[in-house]
Amino acid sequence: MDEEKLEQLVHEADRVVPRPTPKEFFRKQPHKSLENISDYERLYKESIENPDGFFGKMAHKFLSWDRDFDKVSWGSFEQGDVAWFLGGKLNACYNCVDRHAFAHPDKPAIIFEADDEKESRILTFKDLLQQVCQVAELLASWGIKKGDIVAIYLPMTPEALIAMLACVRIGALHSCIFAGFSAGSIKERVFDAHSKVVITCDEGKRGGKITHAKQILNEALKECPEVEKVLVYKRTGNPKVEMVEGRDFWWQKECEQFRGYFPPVPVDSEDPLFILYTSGSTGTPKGVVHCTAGYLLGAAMTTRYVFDLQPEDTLFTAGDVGWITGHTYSLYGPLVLGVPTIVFEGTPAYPDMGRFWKIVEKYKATHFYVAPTALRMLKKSGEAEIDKYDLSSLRTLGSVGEPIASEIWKWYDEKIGHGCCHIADTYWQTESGSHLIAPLAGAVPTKPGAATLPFFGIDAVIIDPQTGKVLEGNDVEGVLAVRSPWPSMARTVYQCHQRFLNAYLRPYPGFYFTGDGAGRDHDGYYWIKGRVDDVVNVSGHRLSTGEIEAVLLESKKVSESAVVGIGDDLTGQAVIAAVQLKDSHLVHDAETMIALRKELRLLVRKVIGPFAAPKSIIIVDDLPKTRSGKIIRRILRKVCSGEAKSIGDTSTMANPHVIVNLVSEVEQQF
Ligand code: 6R9
Repeated sequence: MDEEKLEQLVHEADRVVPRPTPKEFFRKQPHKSLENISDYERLYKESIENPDGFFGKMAHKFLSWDRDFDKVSWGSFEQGDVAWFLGGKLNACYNCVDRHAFAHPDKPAIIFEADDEKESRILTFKDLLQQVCQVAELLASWGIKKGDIVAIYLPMTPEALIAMLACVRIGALHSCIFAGFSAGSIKERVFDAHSKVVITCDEGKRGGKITHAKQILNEALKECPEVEKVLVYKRTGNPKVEMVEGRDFWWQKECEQFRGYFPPVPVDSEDPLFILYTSGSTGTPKGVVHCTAGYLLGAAMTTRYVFDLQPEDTLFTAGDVGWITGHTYSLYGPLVLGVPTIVFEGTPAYPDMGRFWKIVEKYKATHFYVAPTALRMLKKSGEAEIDKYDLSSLRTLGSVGEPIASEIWKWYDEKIGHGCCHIADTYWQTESGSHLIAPLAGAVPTKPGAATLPFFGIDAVIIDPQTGKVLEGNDVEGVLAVRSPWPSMARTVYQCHQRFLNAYLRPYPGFYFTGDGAGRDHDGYYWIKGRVDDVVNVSGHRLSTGEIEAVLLESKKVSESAVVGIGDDLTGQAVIAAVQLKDSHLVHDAETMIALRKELRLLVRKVIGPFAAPKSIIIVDDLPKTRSGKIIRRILRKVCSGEAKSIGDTSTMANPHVIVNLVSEVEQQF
């Protein structure tokens, strides 16, 4: 989002009066989790003043334990040794599946809406238990045990959720790799986690097209000698898909041999539940580690209190298990509460722009959760496809992944929610495990575009980045941090605790640093302004500029590269790359340049994934640099955002003359 828009957003905060949850919301759902703002204030105060009492109570309310915990919380940000519910034992799969299967075996658990509508199906809690048990027993028979990390490279299908649950049933960790990632990214993740088993499918279906999961994985595994076995779900049955004898096994065939019950393995509260790789500002992606009890409690509590998800509801999270939203709000949040989750394989635009709304109508979804990027696209495409469907089942509409502009918020409220829904802009991160700042349904009045108030136990602070001091009071702006540990926060970076400390706990000692800028307005409401580090957010996908730069440098023709994110109407931010060539004479040959741009874009697609490909590539004979030779990305960002006139001081530059060249390149390209 560009600065002007953000300013606009923040100024709007001054004018907007918070809107209470619409009355219609309560009419649709008479037994409420929370009734008004005082409910929120009372519980929030308790959660901050007496976290052990508060979360101890919540952990008994929401989770089933094999052994009760002895101590609620332990450790500090200073020491980096945060732990919750010590001495407790539980199993996350039991909490998400067994206990609901025993109580309501025939209740839908996973509602699968396939890309091709005709292939849709519903799995009850009983079905889910049986299928999870079969995969769990298979993995156990392959020698997978507590603490092992199983890589999962599957698109949004029930099998992705089943595979994840099967791992945690036997105490193994899942490491999901987004199905849009290419061979290079898969290799990096499988390698780093020392995964011996990978679970995938032959092919996927998305937007009417076939995706080639197994073929891409085969490519990646050429450089992963530790992988011993690959479990392949037969999704399309294309006989051309290459299987490696002795390594690759068909899911359906292998599972036939197991009866369908396999006991869950109770683990310690602090035993890791999963790892998920995410982009940071430096180096390779970080394997963020989440632990069992705290994460599961955060998922349960936020799903109940932010969304007000009740047992008779149906949640449609239009996310992907390759990202944290899919983990917490497609799988763990709804299932730990025993609520059906809609798993959608396709895209919002296939076969037409009405697909999301058709799904809502078909399954009478009460809750819908999506990234603003999809809303922007759907808003642009007009209302005809929305008006065709009955959306009156909806009660809560959520937004996640990037700031939601107030005009999109209002459109969501009016056109999709018909003014009757709670609109929840939820701010959180892979590392936070669950919502950090979000309006609690029924309790916290909303403002279009604001993430509103912190969730229970989140002692949010705004810090002045220059002085490192906490800014007290309202009407302040700075970087967002958290003062004390919360149950669902990540505990470490896999095999590199120093990286965890350096990224989150060292920048402002005594605080957890989010990496985001934020403002707190006169009502104490939080407005998230976006990353203050080198992370870009394209359509809600988190990317590191450094990673893309490193890929561009792999090309033999490139000597220097600089990547920045600039505001984009559709995708929130767009990736722009500037490269300097080894052979600067080439720059003058237009045709060669067109071919080179294509080549570089392809390189990024191939190594990281299609969603990381730069929108534009600027080829220059020199990049703006400091006298010590550092690339000045700020200047590149300004020029690419059309703000060359406000570049400001260039006296520290070694080569100010390059700006003219850069501007003309950008003008030609954009
Ligand atoms: C859940 C998720 C985290 C980063 C985060 C921030 C941005 C997420 C947001 C938001 C403004 C919101 N972000 N939600 N910015 N408003 N409601 O997206 O996790 O992929 O780790 O990204 O996304 O910049 O730091 P993740």
